[in-house]
Amino acid sequence: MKNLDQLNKEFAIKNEIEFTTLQGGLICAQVSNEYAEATISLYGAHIISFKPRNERDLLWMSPKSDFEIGKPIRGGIPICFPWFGPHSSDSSLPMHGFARLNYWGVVETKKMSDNKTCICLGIKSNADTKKLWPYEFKAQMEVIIGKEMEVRLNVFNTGSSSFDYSCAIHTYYNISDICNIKIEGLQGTEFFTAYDENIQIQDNKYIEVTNEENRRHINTTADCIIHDKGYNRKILAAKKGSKSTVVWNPWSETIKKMPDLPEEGYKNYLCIEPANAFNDCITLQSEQNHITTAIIGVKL
Ligand code: TA6
Repeated sequence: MKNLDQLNKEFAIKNEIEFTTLQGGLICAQVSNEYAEATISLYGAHIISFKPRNERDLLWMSPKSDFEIGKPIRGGIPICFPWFGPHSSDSSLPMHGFARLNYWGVVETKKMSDNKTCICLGIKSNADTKKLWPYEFKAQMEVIIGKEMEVRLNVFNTGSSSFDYSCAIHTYYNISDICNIKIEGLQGTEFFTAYDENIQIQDNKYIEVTNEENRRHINTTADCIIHDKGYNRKILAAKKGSKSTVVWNPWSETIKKMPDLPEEGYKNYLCIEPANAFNDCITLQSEQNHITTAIIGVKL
C-alpha cells in the first residue's frame, strides 16, 4: 500500500485532490472542485462525505463510527461486496462481504472536461480474499464528483470459471428527521422485508418511515427521491445496473444493539441502497464484468 507522500506525488491534483488521513490514521482522498467537496477513505473505498457547494452534506456519518482496520466505517457509503448481508453458508464470514474491510489502491485521478473530478480505486483477489471467496476478481470503484456524485462499482471476473456475487452501494442519507421525510419512486414495486419473505406491493406513491424498515424492493430499476421537509430539499437517489433496492432504518430498538450508532441516530439517517442481490445477483463468466451505479444529488 502506498504511503501519503507516494499517493500525493503520483495522484494529487493541485487544488482538487489531496491525500490526507482520517481519524484512526486511515488514508483518504479529499476532493474539492467548483461543484462540491467529498472525502473518500481508501479503506473500504468508503465515501465519508459528499457536500455540494451551498448544501448540507448529503451523507450521514455516525459520530460513534469506528475508524480502524478490521471494522466497518458506519455511515457514508459502505460498499457491500462480494455478498450483501450475511454470507449464504458461513455466518463466521463478515457481514456484507470483505470489500469494506480492505484498503483499495488508487488506480487513477483526473479532472474531467466539464471540471468534474474523477477518482478510481481498485482491489483484486489475493490469497487472503480467496480464503473468504475462492474466485479471481478485480473490482474498481469510480467516483465522479460534480453537482451530483456518481459511484460506479465495476466488477470483473479475471479467472477462468464463472462466479455469482451480490453487492450494494449502501448509502446513508443525511436527513433532518425521519418523521419529516418521505420516499418517492417505488410505487407499484414488489418488495419483501428482513422479517417477512412474503411479497408485497408498494401501493402508495410515497413511503413514510414510522417504524423499523428493512425493505428489499425487487424487479425495479426505479430511481428514488427523498423529500425532506425539514431541510427543505429533495435528494435524488438514482441508479443504473441494479434491479433491487434496499430501504433501511433501524428505528429506536434495533439501533440500541449497534454500538457504533447513537441511540437517537436513526432520526437523522435513511439508507437507500442500489443493489444486485436476492433475485438480482450477478453471474459473471470468465472475462465478463458488471457495473452497478449510484447517482446522488440535490434535485432542483
Ligand atoms: O442494508 C440493510 C442491512 O442489511 C440491515 O439488515 C443492517 O444489517 C444494515 O444492513 C447494516 O449492516 P452492518 O453490517 O453495516 O451493520
